Amino acid sequence: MSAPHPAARTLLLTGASGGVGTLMRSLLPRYGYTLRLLDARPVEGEPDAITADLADRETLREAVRGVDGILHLAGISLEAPFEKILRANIEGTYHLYEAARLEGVSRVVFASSNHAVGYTPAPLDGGSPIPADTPHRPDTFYGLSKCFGEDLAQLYWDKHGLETVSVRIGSCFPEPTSVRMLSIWLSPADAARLFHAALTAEGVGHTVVYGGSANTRAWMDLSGARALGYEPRDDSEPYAADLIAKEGELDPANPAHHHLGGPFLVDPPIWPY
Ligand code: 15L
Repeated sequence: MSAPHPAARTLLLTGASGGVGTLMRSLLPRYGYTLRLLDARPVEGEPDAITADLADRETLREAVRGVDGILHLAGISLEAPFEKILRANIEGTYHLYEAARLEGVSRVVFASSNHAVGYTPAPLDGGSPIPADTPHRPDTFYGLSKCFGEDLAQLYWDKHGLETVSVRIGSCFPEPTSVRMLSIWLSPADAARLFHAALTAEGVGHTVVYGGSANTRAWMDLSGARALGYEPRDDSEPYAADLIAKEGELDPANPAHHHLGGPFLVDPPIWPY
């Protein structure tokens, strides 16, 4: 485990009480980070966490003041009515970047998602994994908000020199829970490795990468993430036999199977995904 870059010691973690935030709270300190936690909901067991909505600009300015980097996980993590996505994900991310710019924060790692490009056909036939420069093809308002976040990050790099790594996370859960997830699983330990690489790599400007583990059935090209120094160690394959016995193989005739975004293409989404 390499030491954090000197420019990334104190880390603001937004969305600290969410699923990925909770996993990262226990994993990232092992890389030497001191975490400052923020969430719209109280963070259990963390009395010092900042409870604030991203629309609360004053508190947000204070929250980003003096940090060396931000891991921005906050926001709605599934499909929702447009007005809710607009407020939490689109306006919320804008407020965060404004606060970061005004306080001179140099690096953000933005939790983008596979759903920014969810309508991209999945290489079910074992073809080449999807490259990071594939055009945006959001599958939901949620995915659209991630496209916005990536473009916002590009704007803040070009105009203000604020660096971002946008990580299009596949499925970050302790274990893959569906056949689709075998191809896009990001184990929590690999997520911490990737976020650490994204926070510490030199000269990233704005870089978009996929967040996946070293999955045998991978759909997402990890070369960009590896170029940051990320070396995934986990593979979903040991879970494959059980999941396939339960669900069967993915069906190329089913749109929820043959696109990267899976069940997010179907309204309402089919669970489990
Ligand atoms: C996401 O972006 C969601 O935040 C997460 O909950 C999963 O649904 C994941 O995508 C996925 O595609 O499985």
